[in-house]
Amino acid sequence: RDKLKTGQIPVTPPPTSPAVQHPLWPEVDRVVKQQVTMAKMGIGECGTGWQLFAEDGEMKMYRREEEVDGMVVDPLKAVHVVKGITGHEVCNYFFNPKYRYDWETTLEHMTVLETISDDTMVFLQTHKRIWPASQRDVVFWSHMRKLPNGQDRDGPDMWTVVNNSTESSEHPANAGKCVRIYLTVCLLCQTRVHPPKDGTPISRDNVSCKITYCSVVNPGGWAPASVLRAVYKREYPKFLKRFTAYVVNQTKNQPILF
Ligand code: 16C
Repeated sequence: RDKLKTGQIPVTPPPTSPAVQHPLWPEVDRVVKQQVTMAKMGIGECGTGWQLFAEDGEMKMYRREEEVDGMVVDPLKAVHVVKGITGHEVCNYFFNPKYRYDWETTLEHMTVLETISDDTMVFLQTHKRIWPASQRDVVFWSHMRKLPNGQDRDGPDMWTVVNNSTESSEHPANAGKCVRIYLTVCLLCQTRVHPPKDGTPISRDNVSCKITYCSVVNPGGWAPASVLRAVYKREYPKFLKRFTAYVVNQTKNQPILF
């Protein structure tokens, strides 16, 4: 950044993440902005063909049937509203590797390949095999970010975690027993506060979190379309219900993290 003379106000705000020094940074920043813009759009605003395939209380899951080179790559968009938790808390539990085995039921093994900064890491994960397909693995960067609340300037900030496939020279694709999958995932969280009318302090009863989860997974190699669609129809709702229940349970006796 340009050196500032005393009293001068910077034109561009300072970078918010030390990850800006890393070669992956331009891609991280571009993909995060693009994914957040898409996630903020309502189901009617982001193209046609969305079908509701799962609904449970406040949770709604939509998919669009898409194939690339004969492989199912159906985009998913899910919305959920969960009482008693904040967006910052939801993103912490989704991003932080120390909690991942607690909620990620398809996971077989996770390794942190690189910690770029507190909010940006590269992961290698192997997932459970789905018969009759080969086992899958995935290498992706993961970035967590606070976003200004565009609608209500005084309201809590929004938070996001974006996961996006990347390459690793030490772990090349399809070198072992696993087939490499490619994914782009965006978790976008908006906290709502419903202040008590009698002026008592805000408790967990007065907060809720609107969660948007968008995902595109390319299976990377042959997998029967019918099996794959049956698996994600079962696994995505299971994931979102289990993960959010986990965050509620972990935070219930903790101070609220806005
Ligand atoms: O976003 C989620 N998790 C993050 C942290 O782990 C991260 C990782 C996502 C990996 C998602 C793909 C994993 C699929 C592997 C195979 C599934 C095995 C099922 C075994 C059942 C006994 O972003 C939450 C992810 C929630 C995953 C739901 C499952 C989606 C299935 C999509 C189809 C994958 C193609 C597999 C080809 C055989």
